[in-house]
Amino acid sequence: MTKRITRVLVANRGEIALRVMRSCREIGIQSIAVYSDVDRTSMHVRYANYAYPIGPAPSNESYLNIDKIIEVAKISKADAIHPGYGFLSENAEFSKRCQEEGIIFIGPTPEIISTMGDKITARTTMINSGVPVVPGTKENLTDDAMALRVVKEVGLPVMIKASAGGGGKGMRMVDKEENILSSLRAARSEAKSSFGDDSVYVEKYISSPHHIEFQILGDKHGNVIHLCERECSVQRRHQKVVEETPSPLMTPELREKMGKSAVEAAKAVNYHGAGTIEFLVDNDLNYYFLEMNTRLQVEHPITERVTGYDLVKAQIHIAEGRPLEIKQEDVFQFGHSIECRIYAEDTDNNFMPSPGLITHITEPMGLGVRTDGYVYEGYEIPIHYDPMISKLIIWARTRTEAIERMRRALYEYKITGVKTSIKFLERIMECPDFKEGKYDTHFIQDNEDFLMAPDSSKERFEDLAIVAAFLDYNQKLKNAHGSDVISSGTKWKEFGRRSAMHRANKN
Ligand code: MV4
Repeated sequence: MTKRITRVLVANRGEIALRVMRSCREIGIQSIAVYSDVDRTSMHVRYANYAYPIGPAPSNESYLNIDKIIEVAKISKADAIHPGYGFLSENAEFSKRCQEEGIIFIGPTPEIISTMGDKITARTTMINSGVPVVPGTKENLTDDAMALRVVKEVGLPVMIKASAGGGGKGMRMVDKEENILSSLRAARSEAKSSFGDDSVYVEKYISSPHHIEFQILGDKHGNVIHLCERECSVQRRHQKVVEETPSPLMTPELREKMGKSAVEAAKAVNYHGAGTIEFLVDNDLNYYFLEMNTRLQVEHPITERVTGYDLVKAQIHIAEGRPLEIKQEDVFQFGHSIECRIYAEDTDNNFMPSPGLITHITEPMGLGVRTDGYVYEGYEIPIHYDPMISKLIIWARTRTEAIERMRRALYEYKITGVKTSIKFLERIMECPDFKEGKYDTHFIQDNEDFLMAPDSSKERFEDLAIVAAFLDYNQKLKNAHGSDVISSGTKWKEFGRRSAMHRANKN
């Protein structure tokens, strides 16, 4: 029943490729990197035991090239493939090809991926197994007449959603009767162009929901446990920005109920591996199944931090056929963990990606700090992929301490050469709604004024004051010693702020 894995091909790049390889190394498994032309100098290539080129920069020709990756797996004698997140991680065809070629896919079967990938099938499966779902249709809409009838039954406002969708594409909110048919057409055409499938269904619209997801682990012997929740409501255009656990909204009773539902959801499809059950939670703490993600998620480290389990190691052991080593009673959370996603983007310019050369990087360190990254000084972030640079994961005993520690770590984080989201994240940590834990999926929109850069006049004034203090300080030193003590190339700003004031006061 169990088959030892000795070599894992990691079909991914960036921080997640490294993350997976780290666990492999700990448990004595060799890792094989694959890389596109622009990733030749990437960190995952350096870290792996072996590395193989798989094609040009565009993902379609490299990280999404199933034939090429399978070919490398065979040449390199990999017994398993870890897909990371994104790319081929939720591709049923890829999981199937691995099966056919006798390579262990570290993830679910093609059937499970297909079931969960189709939102209406996932929804129906959950309804049939008693997991709460948002009130709405059990089937796709066939025609206009049916649309008008079901919207009446469900009651306005409603959400029209693409069956092949997820992540907010092909989704339309309707709050007026006269807009039903135009929204239906808009949703269908967006679904068609995004997924090649114009099937849509209807759900009751939940206003200002929380996005809370549960981490689950299932083995190949029918055991399923959950590793508690992650609060993921801080999002911008369906991109998560900050995640934390426990959720500020959670109570032990709600956790118990939602956890049970998450386990039921996974059992309904005979799930094995690591997975995530996403829920919407409304203001009265009603919760509804939204989607299941059949992969390791970007934000998995916060769960690792509070529960103590290495999720990649668990994935590998499950893939080998070993039974789960822990029972639900063994799982508990200790303290609080927050993750910030550090992006190479210009937050003042509509969050435009800002790829380019990293001229300097100093990463935060110290108690309760973990960074999962992959860039180094002299590395050029390619334009071809997601511009995430790293994830900063903080642990502290309490939520308040975790926020303070996150602010400290963001302050220590210095990256030059590309624009980053660090300042924006610092403002989130300072935002009263966030600090009080009073936020939902509308947080960024609701706090736009606070979160966007204070339109510089104040900052410029501060900068000028610092420059003036520095010039004054330097002049004093010059008078005393007869020469410039600090050359113009130094980082005078932070140094000067304290010392200049301090000395000025002393004089
Ligand atoms: C909803 C909803 C309100 N009511 N469904 C957005 C992404 C997709 N996976 C589901 N989404 C939503 N579905 C109903 N019936 C609100 C959202 C939604 C949202 C959900 C999770 C996290 C952020 C969000 C931001 C806007 C809308």
